Amino acid sequence: MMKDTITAIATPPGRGGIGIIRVSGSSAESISKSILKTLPESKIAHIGCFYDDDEVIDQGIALFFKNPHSFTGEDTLELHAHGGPVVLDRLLQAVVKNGARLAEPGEFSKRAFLNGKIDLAQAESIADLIDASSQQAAKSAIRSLQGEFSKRIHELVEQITELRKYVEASIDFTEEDLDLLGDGKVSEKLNAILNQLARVQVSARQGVLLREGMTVVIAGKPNVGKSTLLNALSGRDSAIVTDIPGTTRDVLREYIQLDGMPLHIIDTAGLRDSEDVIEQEGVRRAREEMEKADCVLFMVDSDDEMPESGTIIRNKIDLTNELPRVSSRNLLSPSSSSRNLLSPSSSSRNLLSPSSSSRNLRSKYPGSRELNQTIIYISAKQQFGIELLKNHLKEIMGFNATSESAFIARRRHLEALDKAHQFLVTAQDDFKSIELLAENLHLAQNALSEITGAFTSDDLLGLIFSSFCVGK
Ligand SMILES: Nc1nc2c(ncn2[C@@H]2O[C@H](COP(=O)(O)OP(=O)(O)O)[C@@H](O)[C@H]2O)c(=O)[nH]1
Ligand SMILES: [Mg+2]
Repeated sequence: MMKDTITAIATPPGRGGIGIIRVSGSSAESISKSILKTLPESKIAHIGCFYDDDEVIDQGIALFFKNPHSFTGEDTLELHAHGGPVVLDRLLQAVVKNGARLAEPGEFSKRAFLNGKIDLAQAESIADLIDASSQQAAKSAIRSLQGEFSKRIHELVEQITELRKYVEASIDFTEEDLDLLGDGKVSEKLNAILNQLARVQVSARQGVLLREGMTVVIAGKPNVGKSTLLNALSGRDSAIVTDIPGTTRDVLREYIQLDGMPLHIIDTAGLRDSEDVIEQEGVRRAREEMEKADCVLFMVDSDDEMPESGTIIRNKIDLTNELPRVSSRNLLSPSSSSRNLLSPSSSSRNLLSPSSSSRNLRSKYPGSRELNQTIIYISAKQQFGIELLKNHLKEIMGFNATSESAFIARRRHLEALDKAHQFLVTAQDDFKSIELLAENLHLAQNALSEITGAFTSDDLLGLIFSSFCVGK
């Protein structure tokens, strides 16, 4: 148990039927005796008055959890009072007066982690469950919380450990005793581990998409229909649409969901040279957003204006009586494909290829998205081809809404998985020396352990838990 005892209001601010104060640490017992005038039996609901000295502040339900059988692993007291800000404030003050201090954000979860009740990935999934913005994200978070993600990491770590033992044992033998590097077993085992790691990476990437979604910027010349598209995608009239070029001057943001994947759509000022200082600033901001985006939809309203590569929205097909369609061309291979409304996307994109442009991946393979040209023919005004566009967005992010294996994941998890992957690949390539092989396996193992927190710096822990809400 930590020396000091922490407390916080665990319910959100404002008024509600019930408000809960949590207390965790060695003084929870004595605090209970002051506030309740009794120590309830562990895990048995106690109904009674809450006191500040001898004055009754409120009446409600109290729960005491004797360590280690609590969320934090410490003695814990929960006071379920009435959910008014004044009542809860007074109760909190009474608890503090009796020896607790106010908890920092995420401190309860941090203690649960430090006391071995949950691992780091599970602790993170609690915050992600609370923050979930879709059913799918919540489902994935609860899967992570139940240890699904951690289990798969442990399995990998175990296999690497086993291989390490085998490899390290042979360091003590002479070459005649053991032809380790020649027997093919190590290579076979490494391949199996790499394959399993790849499957975890795929699931984790879905998890990151569910958590963070993607940012899409609509860019192009004035009057091509960018704001009309924003409105069509969001189903609201959030942007002003006129036929006057330069109507949109600021950056407008909308938030929608594609099968549970959050999508941040950004409408920008039309890209053109302007004398107007406000519009100039708008154009500067537009370019800034384009830099940061996962995907830029470059919009045109005539065939002459199309750029060579990237995702192009060819708008206003209603004026020429064309049908919505998607046309893709890989600039490296001359064959191009064109599909229409009736044949849904059949492209099976490899999630691990650079084109599945997670911001991470993309920064590693700059310019990778420049290798394709995709033109989506739509009418933003008539709402033709909007579904095609949505499907395309899911596809370029490698998002698979039906993936049941997804667990919630964070960017730092992807980075750790990537790192482990790198070390394993190096291990495979560096077959010359047993020592090097053993070292790379060790490093891969450490990278994976960062995910569950078995091998994590204090700084990182501080960073992770400080983003939690108070009382969690
Ligand atoms: N016919 C037709 N007109 C459109 C379409 N999309 C937008 N417009 C019109 O084009 C003009 C400019 O649209 P707006 O969305 O403000 O363009 P922005 O400057 O790129 O944001 C408006 O008069 C829209 O009604 C479309 O698909 N078909
Ligand atoms: Mg506009």
